[in-house]
Amino acid sequence: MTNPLPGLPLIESPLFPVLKAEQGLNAEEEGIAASLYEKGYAVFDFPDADLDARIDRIKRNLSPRYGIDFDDPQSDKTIGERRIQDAWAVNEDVRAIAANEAVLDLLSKLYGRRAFPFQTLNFPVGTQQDAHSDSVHFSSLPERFMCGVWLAMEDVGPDAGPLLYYPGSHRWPIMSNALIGRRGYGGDLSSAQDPYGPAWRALCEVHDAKEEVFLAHKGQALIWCANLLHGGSRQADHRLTRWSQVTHYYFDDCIYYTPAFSDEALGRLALRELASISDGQPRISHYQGEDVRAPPPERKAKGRSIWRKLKRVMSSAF
Ligand SMILES: O=C(O)CCC(=O)C(=O)O
Ligand SMILES: [Fe+2]
Repeated sequence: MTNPLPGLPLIESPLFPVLKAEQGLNAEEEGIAASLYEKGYAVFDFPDADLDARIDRIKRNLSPRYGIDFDDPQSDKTIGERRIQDAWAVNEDVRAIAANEAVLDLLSKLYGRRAFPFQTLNFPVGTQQDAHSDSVHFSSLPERFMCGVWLAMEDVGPDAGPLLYYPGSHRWPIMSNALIGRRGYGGDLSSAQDPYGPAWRALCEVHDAKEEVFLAHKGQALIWCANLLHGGSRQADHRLTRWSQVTHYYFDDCIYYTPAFSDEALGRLALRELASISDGQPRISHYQGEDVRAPPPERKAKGRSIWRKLKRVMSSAF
């Protein structure tokens, strides 16, 4: 069957049960695809023969930048900087993990468009971040062509603030300003996800959603769908580390924007200026073969006070 719904990622399409037969997936890929379709996440072993050496180098290289005393086993590891964004630009190992070709091929197969990595986050401890879906931060038009890959850079026990998620929540409506009745365009928030918290909590309560945590082994990775509710659980033991890398991916031929600061119905989109981590080249938003760029900043009508406007209208009226 030719896919009549190319505007949905394959693994998020209601037609997936039929479409999957044509993707030539091997047994492992089929398991990953089924897990994404049903639960909104999937676990796999990160395919990189040099991974252990990369992880060692990343820890050594980034450690001094967090302001944390990693040498003292008793020290509080959670008091420093919790994350470094886009270390890929200065660290070849972070870049190699983000741009891993086997992962890109896998994601491209699962989504039906070519994947590219656009952001990395390196965490030395648990994020303790409230449950959210990444789609309020990064979304695409068509929707859902975005995912995160979380890589465990050490074994993660229950006291180290493991990643948490709500299986199946990717099927809930995509959270947006329209849905919660607010305007976003031109806004400025220190935490872009805060306005949606009450809606996510209500959905969890009404659906009696059960959170799961990922007690990962070093080298395991987890893909989450754009709308899967996830976060960092409380880190019970502050002496522990929880080294991880998150890479966020988009897919070709989409509009890339920030929904939290957009009003889609009015055509006001906070477009994202992106580069692909794979080749460092900019990626312009596309919609059905057309480039989409932000409009030039609005020019203020000089001196057009309400009185001058009124005078103009009055004079033309007589
Ligand atoms: O690692 C975590 O605890 C969550 C990170 C996260 O939500 C993200 O990077 O999108
Ligand atoms: Fe997230």
